[in-house]
Amino acid sequence: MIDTATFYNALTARGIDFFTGVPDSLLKDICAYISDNAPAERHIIAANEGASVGLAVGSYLASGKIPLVYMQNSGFGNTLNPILSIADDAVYGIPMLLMIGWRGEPGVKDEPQHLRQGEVSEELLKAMQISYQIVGQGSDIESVLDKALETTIRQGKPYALLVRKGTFEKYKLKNDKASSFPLDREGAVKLIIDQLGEEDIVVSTTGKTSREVFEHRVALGQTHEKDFLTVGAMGHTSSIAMGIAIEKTNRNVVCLDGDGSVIMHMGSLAINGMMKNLKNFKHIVINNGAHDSVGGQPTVGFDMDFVGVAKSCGYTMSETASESDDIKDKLDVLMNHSGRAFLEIRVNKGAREDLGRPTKTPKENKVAFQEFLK
Ligand SMILES: Cc1ncc(C[n+]2csc(CCOP(=O)(O)OP(=O)(O)O)c2C)c(N)n1
Repeated sequence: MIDTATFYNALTARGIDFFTGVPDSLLKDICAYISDNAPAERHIIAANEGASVGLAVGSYLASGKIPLVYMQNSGFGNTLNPILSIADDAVYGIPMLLMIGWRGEPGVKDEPQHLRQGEVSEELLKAMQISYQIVGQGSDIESVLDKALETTIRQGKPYALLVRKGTFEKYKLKNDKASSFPLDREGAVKLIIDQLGEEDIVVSTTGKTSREVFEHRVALGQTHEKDFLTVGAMGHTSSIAMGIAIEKTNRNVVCLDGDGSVIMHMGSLAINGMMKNLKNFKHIVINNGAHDSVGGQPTVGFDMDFVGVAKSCGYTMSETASESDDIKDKLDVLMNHSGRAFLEIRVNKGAREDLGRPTKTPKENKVAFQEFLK
């Protein structure tokens, strides 16, 4: 396995000192090492992977140095536009190193949302004419980086490292800020689900939120047809929920979102808020200030004002809560509000060690969900 310090030092020795990306579970150890060791202003956890490429382009233009952009392969799609229409050598020709966590690598067991993405990851890179190397446990990191840097500079465009599962040695984040709210995300999920009516529709976000919704239904002895689990497409949960709310105006549609997810495509709030005839859209953001599902790397969720953003985007109710009783009261107001309602619930990061994964396939989920919507 590759030691995170060795990898980081090999990067900095080659002049790479600007890091940006969106965290990935396969890369969580190296992301944590970068968080602890790079100066804060030179390590930007971006809103989405496309924004990371933007930051890298700007950094390169101003410094002439090669930046590193890290991401999960699910987020590679977010980079296609800035790579092909700005960084590519047919346009401005901007060199940079992309470090991509390879979820769903063929032959490696993974969740449904990673399978096709993993299968086509190499083909996508080839189609984009991006040179790459596959990096795994036994890779000689010095020669991998020499070749990567020589190529990105010579070609004048991005170069990728496709990183296999289990490549990096474990590294635990030291600069970890703990918050002290009464609940964690699962506690909030339970409060919300318990307070919903029989006909209410749930759309839950990517990562552990959806897994907790699924497990809470099991614990209650319920089935899963009320919940659409947005297992992939991080950041698009509220748009999926809005699409349903537009079609089903006589049913409450409750979007269970995450801070990282909202921030990823925050522009959607502006569109949601302007759906002036809708009375049934309930947007709940469970804010733990972190990308908890992939390693707990910080978001700016605790530094920003979600309530103010939702208000200014046109949501007709916008509140925040963290104490159980206050959450229950505000959930009551939210569910009875006629408009586009928003509730931020602040919680601590962290999850149960034994949190399971949905035992229904996405297609089974879809069929039951569509039946429930009828
Ligand atoms: C486009 C994209 N980028 C990255 C990921 C990897 N990923 C899955 S869940 C997650 C964190 C989500 O954070 P947040 O919405 O705050 O929810 P939390 O996990 O903290 O509950 C990330 C980065 C992904 N699935 N899709």
